[in-house]
Amino acid sequence: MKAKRILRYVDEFFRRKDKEYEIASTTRVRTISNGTIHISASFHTIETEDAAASDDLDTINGGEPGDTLILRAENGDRTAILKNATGNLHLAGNFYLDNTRDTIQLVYDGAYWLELSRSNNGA
Ligand SMILES: [Ca+2]
Repeated sequence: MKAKRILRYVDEFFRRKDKEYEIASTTRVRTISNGTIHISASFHTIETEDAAASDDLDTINGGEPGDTLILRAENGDRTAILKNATGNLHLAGNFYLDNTRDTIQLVYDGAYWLELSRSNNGA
């Protein structure tokens, strides 16, 4: 491959990476709708439906078996409640994302999102 062609290839590679990053950051927030969100990345922040003070999250759509997902509250004034065994979440009990520093990590087994860990980092 000639140097010019390699440079063009490298340039295109980074242009695509920049675009992916741009898409990832603008679509990070997921707003709960009828207890459900649809994910497209491994990290999302959660907003309640109609900015309610609290809202249940029962079902997470999207993902492939083996995918891991980290969720965080989008706004500390509103609480997303991840419900255990209501939809497709199986957790060590319900989890309240009531602070933008709280996190929960899940893995998808093809049918359910299973809890790996949670951190109640903010009151
Ligand atoms: Ca908390």
